[in-house]
Amino acid sequence: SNPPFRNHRAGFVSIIGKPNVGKSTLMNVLVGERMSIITSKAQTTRHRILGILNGKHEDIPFQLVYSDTPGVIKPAYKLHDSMMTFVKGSLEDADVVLFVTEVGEKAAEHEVLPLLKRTDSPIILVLNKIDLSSDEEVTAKMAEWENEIHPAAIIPISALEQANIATLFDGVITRLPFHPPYFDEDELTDKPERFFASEIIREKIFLNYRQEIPYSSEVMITEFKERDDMIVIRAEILVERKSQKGIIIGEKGEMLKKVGTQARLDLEEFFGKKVFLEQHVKVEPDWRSKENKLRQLGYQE
Ligand code: GDP
Ligand code: K
Ligand code: MG
Repeated sequence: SNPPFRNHRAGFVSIIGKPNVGKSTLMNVLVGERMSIITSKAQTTRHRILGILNGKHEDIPFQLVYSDTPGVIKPAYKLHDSMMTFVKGSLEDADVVLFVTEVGEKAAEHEVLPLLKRTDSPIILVLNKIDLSSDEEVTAKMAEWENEIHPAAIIPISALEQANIATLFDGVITRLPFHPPYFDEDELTDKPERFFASEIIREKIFLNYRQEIPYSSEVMITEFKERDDMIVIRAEILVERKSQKGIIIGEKGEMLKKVGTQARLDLEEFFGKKVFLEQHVKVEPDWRSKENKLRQLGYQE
């Protein structure tokens, strides 16, 4: 019989935690310039993919797919059902959950606890910002979390000062299952701007509409022009049916305007520049094939 597959590791790592605990800083440290971004073709609906890292660890190649869990910025009890299902699904699909917290946060009644307690995936608790606390405080905080959720590991770090990052990285990689890569390296691109722009707009669609709408729509960035003082982004939101177009636009265009404003603010924060965002909603029963066509023409990265 065949020996067990042991020559490649691959898995999804979900990063979760309250705003400002240092998730983005940590991502940059963990992935840095080695990050590759995948094309929108490879997006999954449950995961907002932040980056993919291909590498080698102790002679075994790996592919690590970092994903964000949209919606956890709101306290769990305020999420409506569809969003909760989405967040829960994302954690359940994760091979490793990186729960980022900072020393100043209390374990008891932490807003993310209900989500953490529902997942069967191994949780690595990342205790960040240890540069701001004494060793005693860090030790006490680790004990507090140990009692609250019994994570697979608790790793104290400073993302800012890059302290103990190697231990964390090791903890993540060794927990990835043996699995072939999920994404073909040929699909990876080094031009992530359009990808991020479409992901940000997609996220707002997920947050603002229910049921099948997010799954029946696709965002195409048909224009991305960076000028000195602003970025002009033209996005097409493709839906499969006319009724869905009506829902996306909303009464007197209100819903689309809301999506556009939320997306623009995030885009401006992300790119650090003023953004002019133009959105069009189009009924394309066949958007999946149009997506391929646009890619062939070079419009879509
Ligand atoms: P996010 O909202 O969870 O993505 O958090 P950010 O990565 O944006 O970080 C929020 C703030 O915390 C920023 O000002 C970071 O510079 C700061 N920060 C992140 N990690 C550390 C750390 O290890 N130590 C300290 N002192 N500050 C940190
Ligand atoms: K932030
Ligand atoms: Mg962030």
